[in-house]
Amino acid sequence: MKLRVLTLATMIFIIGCEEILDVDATSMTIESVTLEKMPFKNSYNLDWDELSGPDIYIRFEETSITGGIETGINQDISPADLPLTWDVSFSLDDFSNNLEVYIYDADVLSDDLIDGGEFEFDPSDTPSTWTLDISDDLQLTIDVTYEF
Ligand SMILES: [Ca+2]
Repeated sequence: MKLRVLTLATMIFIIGCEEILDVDATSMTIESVTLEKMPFKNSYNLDWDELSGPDIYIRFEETSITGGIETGINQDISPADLPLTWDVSFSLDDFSNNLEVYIYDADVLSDDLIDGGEFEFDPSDTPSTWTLDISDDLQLTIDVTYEF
């Protein structure tokens, strides 16, 4: 019984210290991405695909780091399909780098880049969801976890 009380007291002490020290995150991992809204017409006011809906996938990169990851392709999406969520696992391991996000329509010959953006994160600010506004009509949310 005494040991249990001590353990609980130790835990409260440790939790208290973390709050006082306000520990910064060392990395952020994107667990899922949700396409909240996107433009269904391109800059020429045409559909992305002539005969069906666009085939959407999302790419993540970290600035200064070669490579990145892509979600699977969600084919023939329509406005009624939004919001659309993909599970993903992508880590931003250095907060001095930015997160780059690109939204594509997959095509047979070359994929169309719909739009993209670059986002900076503060390691002391660690919510579980971020909203990424790429343009007025293109918005993503990402669910994330952190390591400290
Ligand atoms: Ca397409």
